Amino acid sequence: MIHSRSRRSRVALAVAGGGLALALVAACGGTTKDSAPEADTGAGNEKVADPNAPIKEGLKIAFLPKEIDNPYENIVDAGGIAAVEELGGEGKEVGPSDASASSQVSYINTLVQQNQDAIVIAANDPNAVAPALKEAMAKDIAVVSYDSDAAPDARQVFVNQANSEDIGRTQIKMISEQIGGKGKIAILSATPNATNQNTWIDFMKDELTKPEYADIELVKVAYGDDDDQKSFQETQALLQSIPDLKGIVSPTTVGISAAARYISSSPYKGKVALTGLGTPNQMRQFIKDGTVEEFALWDPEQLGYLAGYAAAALASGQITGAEGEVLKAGELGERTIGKDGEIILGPPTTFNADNIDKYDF
Ligand code: RAM
Repeated sequence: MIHSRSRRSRVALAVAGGGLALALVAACGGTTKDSAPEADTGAGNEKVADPNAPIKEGLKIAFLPKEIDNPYENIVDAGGIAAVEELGGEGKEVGPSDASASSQVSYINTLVQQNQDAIVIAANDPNAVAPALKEAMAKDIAVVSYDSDAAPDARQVFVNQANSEDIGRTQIKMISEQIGGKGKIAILSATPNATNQNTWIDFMKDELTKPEYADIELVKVAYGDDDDQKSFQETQALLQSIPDLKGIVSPTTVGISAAARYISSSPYKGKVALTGLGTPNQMRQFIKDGTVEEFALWDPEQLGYLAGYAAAALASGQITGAEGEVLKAGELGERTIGKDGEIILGPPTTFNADNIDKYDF
């Protein structure tokens, strides 16, 4: 893992409209725009990638997270803005205070009006944001999804944190080990339409069909909407309504940290296992106090950094998003674009008492 705190961007808090907008703004040059159109297999006048094309000067690239108050997404976006700055462009983070797709659509429309060179989005719903994103692409704005994919025809590339199948299956392996391979489990997810969580949950369900998990029963999927309070309350409701619950899997940093907080000061501590995806800094105290044994994640800053490079490469014509193209991603090296425009950061890391102090994010 690369830990480069120097890549952190300057953060300016600004209250915009009704919601809190976290704006990270860098010094900028002029803006040029000539981004590549959507990858296309049909004949026509679509652009061909030029791997040697220089990164355009003064690119304006906006990061639109699921929600602006999500600490995980803020780290991702800081990494993205650092990448844009490294490339001489101007990056910013804007987004809604709730993880809703309709709120994201208004932000997309504003970014189109602002004539950004690229929009990098963690979609709250793959389809609800698609028309607005297609409109952006029609105006020659590069569109990258990261963390949570948009419909594939509404973006050029999807920068995925890790292989989605691995992420899903790993979480079932972890909970199974922690409950001794037997008992009822529940999932505490983010929002019901979140592309990433739903993909992972599908792989979790598939993993559970394997014979080694025959004694584990998934009894409920609850939604905390990536809202700390709601996630806390949903945890309490799960534990009270399912008295013989043995474990909770929460594939969201907001969910797992709220669930850990609830469990740590409840009689369920040490009796009900909790695992999923969390940041080491949010989970450290719950590993230390024994509430959580092990969980997983990738380096969020690197995810944003990769997405920033992908956006700049698209906006400069270095890539178009077609399978087999190679993205040059600064200090992360190169990544080859896979099927459906997917670019993968790398395998997730698991964190436990033995290694958590080595990580600071
Ligand atoms: C939450 C969000 C995000 C997800 C992480 C693991 O912060 O739901 O989309 O990738 O958790």
